Amino acid sequence: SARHTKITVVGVGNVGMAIAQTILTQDLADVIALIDANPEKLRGEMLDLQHAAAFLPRTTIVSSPDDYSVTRGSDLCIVTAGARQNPGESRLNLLQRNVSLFRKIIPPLAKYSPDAILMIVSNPVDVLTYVAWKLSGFPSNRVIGSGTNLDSSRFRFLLADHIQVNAQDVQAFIVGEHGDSSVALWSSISVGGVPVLNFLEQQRIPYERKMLEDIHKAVVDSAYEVINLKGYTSWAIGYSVSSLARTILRDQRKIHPVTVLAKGFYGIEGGDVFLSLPAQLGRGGVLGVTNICMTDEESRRLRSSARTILEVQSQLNP
Ligand code: LAC
Repeated sequence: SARHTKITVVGVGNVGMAIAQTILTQDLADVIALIDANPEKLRGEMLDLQHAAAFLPRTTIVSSPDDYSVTRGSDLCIVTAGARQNPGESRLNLLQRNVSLFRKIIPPLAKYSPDAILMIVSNPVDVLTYVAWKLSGFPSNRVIGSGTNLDSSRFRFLLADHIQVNAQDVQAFIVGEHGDSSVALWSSISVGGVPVLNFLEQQRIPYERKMLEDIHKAVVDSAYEVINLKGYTSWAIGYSVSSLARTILRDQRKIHPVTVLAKGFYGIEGGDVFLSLPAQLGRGGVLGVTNICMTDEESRRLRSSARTILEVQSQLNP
């Protein structure tokens, strides 16, 4: 890469390390800084990555359990630290534990990298992106959450599987909360440039609303299903976040559904709410939010999702 690129990953659990290793294998950074409050875990993960040096692009790895000066001058700070869902727990249940953690993490990140982009992954990602925005004092275009980028890839996989095409040829967005109140934008799905509802009719694939709703429900249930089976999710979120990091650091100006400050879009009001909308990303963070078409039903569901998030956000201790 022409210029010196540095990424910080806070939290070296399953998600943080899935992200770190995809960043390494995709050669996205010259330096990776790892932060985790557990010194043994942190040193173990750093050594284990360094031992792969002979097989990886030349990337410097630095780490510290509590000295945030190692993160100095980062271009992108990815925060995965925090409690994760236990089986049966919703993402919103994690809020208070993770807010108190963010009060320790976000200010030093902002201090050492005042021009960085913050990428929040910890759950509940939408409210925690709002918290990171407030704690960092950064402009909202430089505070992004991984949001429904992952839900949308799950959606594209399930749709592609159902209609037997390649997921790369399915353009589909899930927006709103990264969670139970997310919204599938059926009306704007296209397969190879063909709107999906016409595609299903053309291909004489039985189309009924229930099938579409079942696919969206399967997306909402995905994380619960994987958590019940293996205890946590890591690979899908790891690749989702490294795809966002690549778009940002290589200034690719691609459009991703990510958590952004959504107040004012689609009639969303009632407070500074962050939720996922299709946004163009580049080196400067959020370059713009697209004006994707929504049916009245879809935008109504989006405003309802915003209210769900604001309801939880209103319980935050000031
Ligand atoms: C998931 C976590 C990242 O959806 O929320 O897998």
